[in-house]
Amino acid sequence: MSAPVIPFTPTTSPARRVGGACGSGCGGSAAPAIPAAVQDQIRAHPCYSEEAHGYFARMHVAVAPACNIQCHYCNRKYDCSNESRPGVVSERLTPDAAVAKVLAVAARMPQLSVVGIAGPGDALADPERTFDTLRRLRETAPDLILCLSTNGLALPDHAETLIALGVRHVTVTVNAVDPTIGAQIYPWIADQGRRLTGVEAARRLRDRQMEGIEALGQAGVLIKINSVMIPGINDEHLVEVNEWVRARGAFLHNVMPLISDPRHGTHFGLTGQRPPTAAELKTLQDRLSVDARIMRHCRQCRADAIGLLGDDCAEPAPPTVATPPVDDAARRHYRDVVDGLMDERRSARTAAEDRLHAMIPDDALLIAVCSRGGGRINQHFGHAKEFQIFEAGRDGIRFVGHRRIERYCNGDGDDDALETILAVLDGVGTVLCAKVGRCPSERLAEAGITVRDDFAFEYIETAIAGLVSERAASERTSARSA
Ligand code: CLF
Ligand code: SF4
Repeated sequence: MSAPVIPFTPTTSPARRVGGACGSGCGGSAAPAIPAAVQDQIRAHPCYSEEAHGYFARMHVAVAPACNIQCHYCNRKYDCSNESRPGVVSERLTPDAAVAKVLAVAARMPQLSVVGIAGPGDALADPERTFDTLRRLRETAPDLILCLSTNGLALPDHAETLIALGVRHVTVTVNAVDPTIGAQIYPWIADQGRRLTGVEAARRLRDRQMEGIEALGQAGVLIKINSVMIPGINDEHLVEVNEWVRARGAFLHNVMPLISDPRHGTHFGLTGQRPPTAAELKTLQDRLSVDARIMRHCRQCRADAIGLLGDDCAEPAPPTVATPPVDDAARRHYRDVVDGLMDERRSARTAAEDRLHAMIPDDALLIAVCSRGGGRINQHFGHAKEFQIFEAGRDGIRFVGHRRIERYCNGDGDDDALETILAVLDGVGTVLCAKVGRCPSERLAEAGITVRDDFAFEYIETAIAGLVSERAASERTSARSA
């Protein structure tokens, strides 16, 4: 099968870029010209479309416990670190249990659009369990998008099967294309019964990854590349990784920060390898986004995550409890409603950009937003578990990432959490939220950060345009009185 490879390179002027402004493409990079059929392929996928991630949910089924390589950032007692944040999966599922669980969640959650297999090991290390699950999901819930994440070592052997099963979204984790750098990340791989180490292992892994990416790209599968940014090892090198995967038809690049908490017992955690700072990550993503489509809204999910990205929900009732029938009509209705909401948000975004185009200062502003989704400022400061970070500058308004925080309010305000929140807000001048109490507002003001709740429930871009407009008016007034 052969299909055109989707261009990975943005083609429109960065002067019009807004997070997800392609109508569905990923946020934070210049708006790419995506063919209509591909826009359709990503419009309900929360990872492939920044715009969709406020409306659509994904769930992972943990049917793949085995792995065929070792990464220095992974401890097998925990979730796959390349597609999840560390924390043991609550249960490993058989294909039977996985299908029952998906149907139980789908029956209760019309937002569910994607089922992914992302560990806790590698989805293709023991492929029969993965394929059995995908095959049965394709038959029982055909409107759900099937997605898979892999380290790529076994990908060339299984690309045809994935295509035949209707999998059109595959993530491959590529941390290095230079084997001397790869050898610092992967101590060994197990390839068709052979155990390889060092540079030889890293070269073989790279070659297999590239072969698999090319095969899927030629078949029209949308390939996302995940890369773990490891300061001092592959941070600079990820520019070259990006060039390699782009040349082979990858659709999207997701650069994620290393997680190296020593409590997880990983090699990097125990040897003191530090993760990148938020500023280092953003700088690299900005650099890559000049030429490529970059994902910035990844939440490094658990291998059994369920829900909206950044707003995972609790486990559903066990599927053995009588499950209501899957209601495709409810999901179709929800998608129609979301289509209308997305159109409304796009209009609001365009109006906001037009309004502030002439008055944005040369220095970009970083603004933190408390949002539960839908593109609106709709969360209390004290309830937020993350900030969405937007940048307003001459290029427009861009979503540039999220920063996790400890929830400030758990009945009472937590002063310790507030101090860590202040550190997380490094570089941010304003926080927009639906409501804020006097104590946190005053503490942030002492640190030079303004918290505003008077834009509550506005679209984010509308509020930012209002903010910038106020600021411009106040600067004009000061200039006149000077
Ligand atoms: Fe899961 Fe991955 Fe599919 Fe998404 S997650 S298999 S592409 S459905 Fe998404 Fe989670 Fe980031 Fe992965 S936010 S870790 S990128
Ligand atoms: Fe761990 Fe995933 Fe790497 Fe395997 S591919 S070692 S499960 S991070």
